[in-house]
Amino acid sequence: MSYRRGALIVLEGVDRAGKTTQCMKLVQALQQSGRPAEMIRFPDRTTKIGQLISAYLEKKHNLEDHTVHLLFSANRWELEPMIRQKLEQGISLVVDRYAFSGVAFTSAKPGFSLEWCMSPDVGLPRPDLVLFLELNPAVAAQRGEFGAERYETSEFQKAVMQRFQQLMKDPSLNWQVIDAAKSIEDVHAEIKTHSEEAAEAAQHQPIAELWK
Ligand code: ADP
Ligand code: 2DT
Repeated sequence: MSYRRGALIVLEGVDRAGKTTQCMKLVQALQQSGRPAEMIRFPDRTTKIGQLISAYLEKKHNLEDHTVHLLFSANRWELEPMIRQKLEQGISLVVDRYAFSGVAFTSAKPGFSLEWCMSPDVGLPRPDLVLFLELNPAVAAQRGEFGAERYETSEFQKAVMQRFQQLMKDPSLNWQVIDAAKSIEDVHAEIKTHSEEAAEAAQHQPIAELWK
């Protein structure tokens, strides 16, 4: 089969685990090994929906909890055609947070089930690999204080972590847990190995649908 699509690789993890640092390094490494690659991040704060989300995170205004959950999902769906197109053009996408953050953060609020939180993201492009950067809160604290954005408290982050643990039990996804306490270079080497394997396996597969 001649079909060679790009891979969809997602990085998730707690605050300050190194997601952004590692996304940038991975894009560079994939490009250097001859695979076209680009980085995207969610929320994408540049769109109109993203600006509403950004102002909410910066506590400039409040939004009802269901409403903001649906906006985060809409922010992914508005980029879905672009994501699909790039993958089909053979470009691999390295994504800083995706629907898993969406579900973990909202379902950490009282009264939200995992099922309800997952439903608006059902059918998005399914990642070929989800790397979870695991870091205990004490080590994260050594990398700097929490910022002033919404959700940046240790109690809430603990509840988020428990939701991530539940999501990681899903066998329909290729989850890989990475020890993010190692050095930047060691973490990168591990991520690169998993990503090259996943990209190799994905290139002749159709793009699957998330949670379907
Ligand atoms: P995230 O995107 O997960 O919040 P960042 O990539 O922004 O994390 O990293 C948070 C901070 O920790 C940055 O100052 C970064 O330089 C530092 N950092 C990232 N990875 C490591 C690592 N493996 N060891 C030590 N410090 C790191
Ligand atoms: P950063 O920009 O620092 O990653 O923070 N979030 C993210 C949600 O609540 N739902 C989502 O769908 C996504 C993608 C996680 C973004 C903050 O927004 C939270 C932290």
